[in-house]
Amino acid sequence: LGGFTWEDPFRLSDQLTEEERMLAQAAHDFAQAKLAPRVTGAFLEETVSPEVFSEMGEMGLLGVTVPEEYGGIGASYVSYGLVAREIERVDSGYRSMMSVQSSLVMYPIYAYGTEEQRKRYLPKLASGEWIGCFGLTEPDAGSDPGGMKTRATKSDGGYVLNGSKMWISNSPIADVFVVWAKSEAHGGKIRGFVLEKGLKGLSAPKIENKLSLRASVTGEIVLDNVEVSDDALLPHVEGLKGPFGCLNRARYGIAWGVMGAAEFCWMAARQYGLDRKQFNRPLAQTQLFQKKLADMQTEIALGLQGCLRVGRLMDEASGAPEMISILKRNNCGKALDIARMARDMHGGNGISAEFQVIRHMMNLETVNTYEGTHDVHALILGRAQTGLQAFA
Ligand code: TGC
Ligand code: FAD
Repeated sequence: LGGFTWEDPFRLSDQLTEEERMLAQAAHDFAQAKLAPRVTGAFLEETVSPEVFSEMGEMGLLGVTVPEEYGGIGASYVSYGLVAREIERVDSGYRSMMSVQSSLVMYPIYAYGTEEQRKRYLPKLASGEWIGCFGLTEPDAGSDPGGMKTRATKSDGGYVLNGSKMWISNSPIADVFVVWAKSEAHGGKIRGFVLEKGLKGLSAPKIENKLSLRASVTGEIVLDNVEVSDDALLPHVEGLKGPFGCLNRARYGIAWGVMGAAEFCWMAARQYGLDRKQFNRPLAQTQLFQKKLADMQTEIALGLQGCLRVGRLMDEASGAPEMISILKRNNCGKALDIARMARDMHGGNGISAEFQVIRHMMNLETVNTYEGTHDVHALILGRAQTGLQAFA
């Protein structure tokens, strides 16, 4: 038998290519040098730093799977996951900024757009010069996006959009808006449109007072008779499979990302337990403390191994959405449990921003909800094994 490395029990690192290891290390160094020093202030003051996009872009961390000719680095889905893990080790809000830009804005333009749309948008989104957002959820259509009310009606040479989107990451600072609407000209089917900041009737008010994901800005998208030309339509997809094609990729990235947040909480709890003495011995020398550390280590090791397996399948174009539901659901739920446990293990210090675990805990409440709630993914998996759909 070989040796055991407690930080990397199944030697995930050995299963990566040299290129993947190098990208993960670069993302780690960037996140620790550029993001970690500003995150507590950004979270406490609820301020977003738009320059985070250009800094990530400079490092090649936006749209990593997009081919180089459009500004990406043409890397694997495993690489994308490793980047998400490193960024979310610092904060889920920063990972949100990266994953919306990469999977929810660049991906649909690349996969469903024209050559002109690819050339116009992708290089500037990859460099972070432009910031993107993705409008699917509405005030009355969250888990059930098929119930959306936003409409596109045909006009001479274009479309007129009306409706409103709710809980949209990045929208108040966005230059590019990927918006999903039911199009009357396409039999009421859901179609994607790419809008640009400054259009008459388009606004994106900020949602104030979030107690979670405070380093990432969230807003509405209000569409009041917004006129766009025909070339705003994403021509190559229709129906819910358009937005879901994007969500598959973002959910997969989240599954890796939350393991990064969980790893931070695990390491912090372990170190705290080694440093802090009560009853004349380190907390880490108590059975209960060690049981909690063992649970954290086990769930993280298994969660990461699942991500790697599904990432490899995605790189062979043979992954399935249900595999991603297993990972998104379980890894978010376990990460949230781990963050709550780490918060408890820090005692009173655990509620202080300085020790960071409560920030991760509060963020993970959002991550467990967005991109399909924990329970909605259970229903997707329930449907897959019974053939019975329990949504409605
Ligand atoms: P259903 O009948 O199941 O499917 C309708 C059509 O969509 C296709 N489809 C998929 N295609 C590709 N990938 C998937 N994962 C797909 N799931 C479904 C399906 O084949 C069908 O196609 P067609 O051609 O036959 O019409 O649809 P439903 O209305 O019954 O949906 C049910 C449900 C619950 C599965 C679904 O609506 C769902 O997943 N709800 C959750 C909504 C969600 O995830 N919203 C996310 C909003 S974006 C966000 O949160 C970003 S946060 C990002 C950040 O800040 O990081
Ligand atoms: P609801 O759908 O109303 O669900 C409420 C509760 O009911 C949940 O517990 C859910 O699991 C449960 N539930 C719902 N349906 C069923 C059912 N059939 N059976 C059993 N239980 C059910 N959306 C975007 O489009 N773009 C973004 O960039 C984006 N960013 C976000 C950022 C943040 C900070 C947040 C909080 C959300 C964001 N979202 C975004 C929206 C997110 O995807 C939705 O909040 C999520 O899909 C859940 O929808 P909802 O909030 O309407 O909850």
